[in-house]
Amino acid sequence: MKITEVSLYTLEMRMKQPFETSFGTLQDKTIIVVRAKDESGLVGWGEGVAFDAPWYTEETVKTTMHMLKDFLIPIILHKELQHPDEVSKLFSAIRRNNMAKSAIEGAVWDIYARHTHQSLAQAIGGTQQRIDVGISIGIQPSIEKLLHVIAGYLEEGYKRIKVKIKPGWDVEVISAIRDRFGDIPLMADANSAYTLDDVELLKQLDAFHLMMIEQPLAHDDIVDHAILQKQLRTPICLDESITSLEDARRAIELGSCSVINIKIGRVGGITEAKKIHDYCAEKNIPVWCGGMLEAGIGRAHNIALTSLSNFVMPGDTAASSRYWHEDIITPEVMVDTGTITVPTIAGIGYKVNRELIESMAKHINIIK
Ligand code: OSB
Ligand code: MG
Repeated sequence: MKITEVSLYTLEMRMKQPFETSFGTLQDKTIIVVRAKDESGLVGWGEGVAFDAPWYTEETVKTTMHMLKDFLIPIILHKELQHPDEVSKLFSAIRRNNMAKSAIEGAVWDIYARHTHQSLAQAIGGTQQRIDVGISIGIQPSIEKLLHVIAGYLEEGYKRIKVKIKPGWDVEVISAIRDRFGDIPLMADANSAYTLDDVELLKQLDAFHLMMIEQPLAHDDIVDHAILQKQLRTPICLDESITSLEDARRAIELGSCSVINIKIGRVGGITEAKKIHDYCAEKNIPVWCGGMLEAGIGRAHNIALTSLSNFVMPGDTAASSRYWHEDIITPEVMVDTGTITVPTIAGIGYKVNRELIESMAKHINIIK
């Protein structure tokens, strides 16, 4: 494979509903679409998942574009590649900027899968034909509203409910959910809204038998999470704190978590995500695939990743229609009784709607 041309599209997409977390509210999402072409004319697609503002990690849409144009694409353009695993090696001299790396690496993986006449899931070694999906629900204006929203998703068949929590929207909320819905698979995601000063409050959550609590403490911490886990019965799942295989190894060694949420963008691509998956499988740490409110291309990558065997808990990759009026792939991602069927056609498994992307694009950069 030799990448000879890369097009970068930036699209402004508005989600059907705003999504509120402890770090802020998101509704308009700038989607970066990467279209890479190789010398034989095969095309692969990737998606940049950073938000406009650096609230979740330090990356933004603009830093992604800067890294892609000025550093990452020049490194791989016109270079002979045998396998997509080489991309992260070539990028290793560039510190972090994982979402930018992942956006172009994903397109190379897609080309490789098409070259070898495999689905992306097959190309990475995935074995699950159907994957279980849960739903992540943002902070709502009232508990009543939240209960109503949860009831709707349970009816649609989602296999796990995740609710966002923050100080003032936690114990009472979880208690109300348990009262109304009993023993449903339930978890909470704090997006780093607490500190060790909140141990007593977090301990109150133990009474509700949550599947896990996601990222209660600082985004870059693994030490305090280990201290907290010793005092909690609820398993801790790390999201923001895990940006590489090395982070995962250290967190597991320290006892900072007993579950890991893997996001391809956060860890710098599919190759690194797979390494974390394999390491966790060896250490008996279950993993699941998180979401970044992706459009269809990112969603397709998540589905392929989730087909790996140690993705044993429902992920956050919900149906396209939950987020978008019209997604950029066909068919859109469909959820049937809480599962998604992993596509088997070559590449990412969905047809990318290039006409729609070109008509929505605010900017197009072509690099060759
Ligand atoms: O912490 O997992 C998170 C959305 C935006 C930023 C961070 C997170 C989330 C979600 C929603 O929980 C995932 C999704 O539905 O794509
Ligand atoms: Mg999270």
